[in-house]
Amino acid sequence: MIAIGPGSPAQPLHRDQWCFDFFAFPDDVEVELSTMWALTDFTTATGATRVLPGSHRESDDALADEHRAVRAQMRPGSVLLYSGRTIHGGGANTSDEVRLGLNADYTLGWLRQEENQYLSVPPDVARTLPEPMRDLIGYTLGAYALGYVDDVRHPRDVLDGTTRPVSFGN
Ligand SMILES: O=C(O)CCC(=O)C(=O)O
Ligand SMILES: [Fe+2]
Repeated sequence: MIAIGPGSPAQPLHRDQWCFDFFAFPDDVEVELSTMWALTDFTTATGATRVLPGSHRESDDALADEHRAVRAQMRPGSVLLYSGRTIHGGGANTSDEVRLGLNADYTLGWLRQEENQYLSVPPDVARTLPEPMRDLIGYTLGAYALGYVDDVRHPRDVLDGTTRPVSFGN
């Protein structure tokens, strides 16, 4: 959840995939899809996300092109989709309302998650979630032998206390 309060300045323009700054992905490879769900009105005044269209195919020189930014103006319930390479940033809030957005980013299963879901959503909480949601937040295998627990147990079995045979490939 991202709350931009009245008077907050604009967030610097950036690419979300910069969180993986130890590795330069090939320019034509997308590893992340980001979503920003509006929970309140996203307007220029409240700080609607600024996006540089087409910047996923451009060099970092485009970071200087603030003038090209368009605003993701949205009513509550709308969603903005943008790739991890797309240059964007939260807007300044010049209104007297809080701008609230739900920001969920989806990455390839073999990348470490930006937010540590195993601490944010510990097993006792994860156990209460539907299986597709648990898988989505990382309580699954990211590849045939990536993310297992102790003696090659599947994370789902650890949560459920079951012992299904590990089927590699999920
Ligand atoms: O709040 C926003 O509009 C954008 C936030 C964002 O891009 C981020 O935190 O990575
Ligand atoms: Fe971002």
